This record gives sequence, C-alpha cells and structure tokens, in this order.
Amino acid sequence: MPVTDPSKIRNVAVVGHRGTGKTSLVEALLFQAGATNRLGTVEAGTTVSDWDEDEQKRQMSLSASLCHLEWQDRKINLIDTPGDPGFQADTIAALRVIEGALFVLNGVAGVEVQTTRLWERCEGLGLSRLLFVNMLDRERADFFGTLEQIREQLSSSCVAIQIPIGQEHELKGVVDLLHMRAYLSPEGEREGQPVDIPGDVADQAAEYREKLVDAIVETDEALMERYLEEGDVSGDELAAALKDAVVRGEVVPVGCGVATKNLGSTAVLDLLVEAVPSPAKKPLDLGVEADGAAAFVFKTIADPFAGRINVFRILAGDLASDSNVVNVRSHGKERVGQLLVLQGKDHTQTEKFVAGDIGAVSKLKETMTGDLLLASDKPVDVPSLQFPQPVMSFAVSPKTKGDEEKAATALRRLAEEDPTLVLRRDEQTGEQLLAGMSQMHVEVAIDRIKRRFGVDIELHQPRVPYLETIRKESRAQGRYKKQTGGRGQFGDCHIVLEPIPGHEGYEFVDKIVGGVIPQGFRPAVNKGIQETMARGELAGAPVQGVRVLLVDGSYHSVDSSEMAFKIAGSMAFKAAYEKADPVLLEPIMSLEATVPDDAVGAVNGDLNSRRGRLAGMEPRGGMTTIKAEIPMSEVLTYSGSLTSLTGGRGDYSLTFLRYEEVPTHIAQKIIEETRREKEEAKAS
Ligand SMILES: Nc1nc2c(ncn2[C@@H]2O[C@H](COP(=O)(O)OP(=O)(O)OP(=O)(O)O)[C@@H](O)[C@H]2O)c(=O)[nH]1
Ligand SMILES: [Mg+2]
Repeated sequence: MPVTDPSKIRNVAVVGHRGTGKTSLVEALLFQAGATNRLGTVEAGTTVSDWDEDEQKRQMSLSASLCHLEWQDRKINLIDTPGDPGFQADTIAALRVIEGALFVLNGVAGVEVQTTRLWERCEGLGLSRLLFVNMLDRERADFFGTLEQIREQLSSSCVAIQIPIGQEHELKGVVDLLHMRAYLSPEGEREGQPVDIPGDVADQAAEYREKLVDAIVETDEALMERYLEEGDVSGDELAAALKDAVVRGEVVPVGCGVATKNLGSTAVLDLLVEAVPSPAKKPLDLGVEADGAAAFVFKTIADPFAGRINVFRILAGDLASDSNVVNVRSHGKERVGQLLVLQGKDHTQTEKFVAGDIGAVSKLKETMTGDLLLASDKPVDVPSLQFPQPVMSFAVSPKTKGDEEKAATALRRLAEEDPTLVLRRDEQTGEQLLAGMSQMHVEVAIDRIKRRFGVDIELHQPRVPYLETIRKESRAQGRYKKQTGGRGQFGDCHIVLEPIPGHEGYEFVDKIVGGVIPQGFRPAVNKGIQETMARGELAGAPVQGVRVLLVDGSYHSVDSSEMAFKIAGSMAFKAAYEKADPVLLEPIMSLEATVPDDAVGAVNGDLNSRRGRLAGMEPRGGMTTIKAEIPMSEVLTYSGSLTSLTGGRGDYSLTFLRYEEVPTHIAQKIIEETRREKEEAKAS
C-alpha cells in the first residue's frame, strides 16, 4: 500500500546471532500478515528474504534483505540481517536507518556472542529494542531460563510480554500478556483468532502479567498512582505507556514462539505496531537538515541484469519518481526514474516514498552505499557509516589467462556493493589482494563473481598483515653526496628514532635550530623517511609506532635539493632503524568457537598447538563456547580443521583484537622467507 503518513510506518531490523531463526521469523510475519501465501523454509530455500542463490546453498543470510507487510493499517518495513560476523556490514548499516531492532534468540543456546555485541551496538545508537525467544519447540529449549539470562547479561529492563504454553515437543501455544489472550500453535498454517488463556497456565500468566504491568507503570508516575489506587489500568493506557518506555529503553519486551511453525507471529506483529515508535514519533537523528527530500543510501545491490539498485531511507520530505536529485558527495545530478518497493528479490514500482519510509531506486549513475541524495544542492553533513576493517587478505587471480580485465571489473563491482570487501594491490609482490571479514566472506564473494559475472577467480593462501616497529631509541646520520660533472647532489641529516608506546602511529618532529637544514628541505627528509617506512627492512611490512626527531644536518648552497634530502632521510632512517631493535608485529584475533561438548578437548588441544590462549569456556545446552586469543597466521584456514574436529557441528568467528610482537623463532622464519622471496624476485 502506498503510505502517505509517516506515523503509519514502522521500520524494524531483525537481528541476532547466526542461525537463531531471523529469516524464518520474517517469513512467518510476512505469511501471517498475508503479504505471502505460503510459509517458505530455509531448508528448501524458499524464504522471501534469503533469495540469493548463495544464501540458499549455504542456508544462511549473507546480506540484508528488505521486505514489507501491512498490519493494523500500518506499513511495517522489515530488514532481515545476517547473523554471521563475517557479513556484518549490512547489519551495521541497517541499524542506522530503523527505529526498532527485533532481536531473535535461540531458546536452547540463549544469549550468544553476537547477541551481546549487537545489543551493545543498538544501545549505543539509542534504538528501541524487542526480543523474541525462538525455537521453543526444540529439545532443551527453556524460555524462563533464557529470560533470566537475558535479564542478567543484557539488561534488567527486559520483561516477558509473552510466555509459552508447554515446552519442547509439548509446546502448545503462547500467551500474549499485554492483551491477556492466547494463541494455539498453527503448526505452520496461519495463526487463528486468540483464545482464552488455558487453565493450566492461568496462574503463571497472572504472575508474569503483574511483572509486565509493574515494569510499565514504573516508568510513568501518573499511571503508577492510578494503578496503586485502582489495582489495574486499561489496555490502551498500558500500550501508550509501553511505547514511551520502549523508546526510552526503560522496558524491553521479550516475546517467544516458533518461527518455523508460525507460532507467536500475531503477538509479535501487534507488538511491532504497539511498541516500536514510528518515524514521526522518533525522528532519526542522522544530523541531516534538508528543506526538500533527503534520502540516505544504506545498501547497494549490484545486479548484472537490473544494474545497480540503491536501497535508501527517506530522512525528510517526499521522494517522487521521475524527479531530479543531487548526490551530496559527488555533487553529481542523478535522475530518479522508477522508484521500487522491495519484497526480497521482487520489486514493484511506486510513485513516491514519504519521509520515514524505506525504498529503492535503480539505474542511478554513481550513487553508492553511504551517499545522501537531496532534492536541492545544499552543503549538508552526510551521515557517516562506519564499517569494521577487513581482517583477512587473500591474493586473487583469474583462473584463465586473459580474464584479468573482466576479473578486475567484477571485483570492483562487488567491493562497491560491500564496504567490508577491500581490493588493493600488494606493493611488494604486485599481487591483487582481496580483503574481507572472514574466510567465508571472501569465498562467498568469489562464488558470486563466478555466477554473476562468469569469471573464475582463484584464491591463494591469505597474507598476514604484519607490521614492524622499534623497541629502542637510536640515532643515525644520512649523508647523500654525489658529484657528476656539473651540479652535484648534497643532503645531510641526523635523526633520532623513538618508540611510541602502543606501537601505533608516526610522528615527525622538527628539532632543527638555526638553519643547518633550510626550512624548505625538511619536509623532503620526512617524505624520504615515510617512503622507506612503507616497507620495513625486516619483512617488507609497514613500520609503525615510531617518532622521528630531525636534530641536525648540513646543506650545500648549490648542490642541495629536495631529492637529495629525501635520499638522505631514507638513508638515515635505514641506519637508525637497524640500531633501534626492530621487531615484527602480528595481528592477534579473538576467536569464539561454539562446539559440541564432546569435541571441547580436541578443539582446545588444536588451539593450543596453534599458539592459542584460552580465555574462557561457556557450556550451555550441549554446546560449549570456547573463547581464545590466537595469532591470525595460525587460523587463516581454520574452517576446515574445525569441521573435521567437530564432525561439521562447530561454528566460529574471528575478530581483530590487537597487534603483538611475533615470538623470535617464528619471526626469524618470516624474515628469512621474505629475504628469499626478495632474492628470487631480483634473480628473475
Ligand atoms: N525447530 C525449529 N527450528 C527453527 C526455528 N526457527 C528456525 N529454525 C531453523 O533454524 C535454522 C536457521 O534458521 P534461519 O531462519 O536461517 O536463521 P537466521 O537467524 O536467519 O540465520 P542467519 O541468517 O544465518 O543468521 C533453519 O534450519 C531453520 O529451519 C524454530 O523456531 N524451531
Ligand atoms: Mg537469516
């Protein structure tokens, strides 16, 4: 339906740990609301939101997918996001353009690593949050235990708004505590009309209803007074107070059900209308002040047939089809032809989007993720989307000779679509490098290129982004003198190197007194040093964490030049570096592996042999989450090992922690290898 009133819109991102049932829940909500006619499944690859072939093959979401439905005369935009940490870029972006985050939890595993991370992110963004404890039909599912854990680990503001009737395979339905009515499990059909709360859960329902009402009235003084006087408050009053409390984060409702059976959908849909603020109630604070239409592009889909599709949130004004806008970043004019309403992979055309709505447009010339489109050209701040740095680099090359051009174009297109895929050339080896968030992230990118662009690309052993730094202060001179016939070359400088604690950054301090080196030549010394630092002498890795003091030098009134001082700077740096006790630094990752209890011993032993340091273990529901700190070089190809150690039942994620010194015996090997490579390159 075309919406004209922002107060009738709800924008919700469905987020959570990998595999908790987000896609299945979105499928159920669409089905229950009548936006679709059947309940698709992840297993059969028939869900609306996991429409991509790669998602179906791997049975997991790999990118955000936009869907919408109509409920109680509201348009609800749902963004189904991937739970895997390797594909978080879309999730991060989605959280910037919505008012409500619907967390989905696995009722067996409870609060998982990614649940906590996303919770903190949403808290930082001040988003209204709701939780749905899913999979209550599974063996060992425990709603009340999970609720307790949620209240302990996430926030004590979390309170049940639904409770299950029965559990595991005896699960019969859910009670909606806000309206005090029950839904019986539709077993995959549409949920029917609510029924009276069954007698066997009546007491429990009354108990949790009281907790819910207490939590809500506590946030509203006037309501609290009436409640104390009269003993109860009306449903409408409660609903109004609930929304205000959810907006302020003082109450976080926790619902429950079984996504794959469509149990709990009605109560969740009602809740989205009743508890999530509309864009009119809580304007998105992205710092954009515009007179006319302003649309913020938070996702770009590269389609070889439809071209590029930009997905945006309207921050202000109305955006109509057949209109002109300006891209604030490039100042380029863009022609908005057809506006699109997305339902997974399907699009239908529409005439306009009002403020607060989320929609898409195709065939813009140069608009990308993170861009702001305005009706009139005006200098405004573009909201910045901050994505994590990619951590895993692979050298890539086309399988077939002659495909270089095609491969490069395809790689560029994909990197445009995903800001956490970064393409660059290795200065040292000349290789093309593709960096991503995880091994799977990069593998999926290569699969996509093959399918969408028909180019076969090979991945080579990933490279570890080593760094170099110094541990001692040192001093050296760099003197460059050349006399060839006419005018000669002369530059001379003395520098002191000091380690910067934390091994980070670079500073250049000009300590020259008098004019021993003229002002004009000093930047050249700095430039020569920085160029040398780009490839350290140990292993050709960038040097970091160094303060350079330029302390002395001399010049020649005729022969000195910028070039000569640049070379002198470089010579001084090389000499001082050697004396400064240089060391190699390696990235240390935080590894979180969830494995079956009986595989814990084998996995820990393996991590130990890879220089891993165990940081904690949390058993829960037959699975144990192992946390460890481990050098990146040891887990470049971890997925195969974990699969064989756990019989395919293990899962893991890696995030960058910090740089640390490489132990001497290992550093020695890396240094020798680099030397050999260098010599080979020279010889050939
Ligand atoms: N028994 C049971 N299985 C469920 C339920 N919800 C989802 N599943 C199954 O759990 C698996 C993961 O479901 P998805 O919907 O793909 O989970 P997701 O959170 O979207 O996963 P990612 O997108 O990869 O993070 C699928 O095999 C689903 O069929 C549920 O309520 N009960
Ligand atoms: Mg999914």
